[in-house]
Amino acid sequence: MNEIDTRPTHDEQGRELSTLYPPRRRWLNRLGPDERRWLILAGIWCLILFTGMYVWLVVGNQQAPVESYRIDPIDFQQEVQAFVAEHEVEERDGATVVAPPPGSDVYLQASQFAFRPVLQLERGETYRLLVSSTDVQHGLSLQPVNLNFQVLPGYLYVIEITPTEVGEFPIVCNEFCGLGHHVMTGLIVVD
Ligand SMILES: [Cu+2]
Repeated sequence: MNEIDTRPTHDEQGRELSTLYPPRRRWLNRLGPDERRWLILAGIWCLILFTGMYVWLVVGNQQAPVESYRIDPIDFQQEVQAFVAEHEVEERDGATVVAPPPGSDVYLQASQFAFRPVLQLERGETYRLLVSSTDVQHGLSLQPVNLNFQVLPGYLYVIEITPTEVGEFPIVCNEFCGLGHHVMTGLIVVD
């Protein structure tokens, strides 16, 4: 049981006194039965979610296969230019569309404020997507499948992808990267 504090809280002049005493010996109130129940429930739920992360990783196959390497942003830009020059097929709304051969290495460059080039891939083929940034940190978010990757300058990420559906998949940047961040998009077209 809690002891009831009977010490005066104010002196005769009405000045606060309680700050002068040490706290009561048992100053923390015991948990009520409802509080206890909710805390136990919340604790159990935390453990379920925590375990679920690892279960989902294995069972749900949610871990994207990613290799990463160091790369100089200028070297990367040159590799992208060479890749685009080799496989360019058309211009689309001012963006270059590139159709690389199935199963090949495919470059995707994130720069303020676009993902280049537009990639035209084939369904059921596996590609190695080579992604890097030439300036600041960006976030590659492939929609609507919601695949998310960090894109950092100086690092090359190799993401293995096998498109399973035909369609147009926009890419948006989900890492604030400057004044044009809200218009930073890209596109993957699957035939
Ligand atoms: Cu951005």
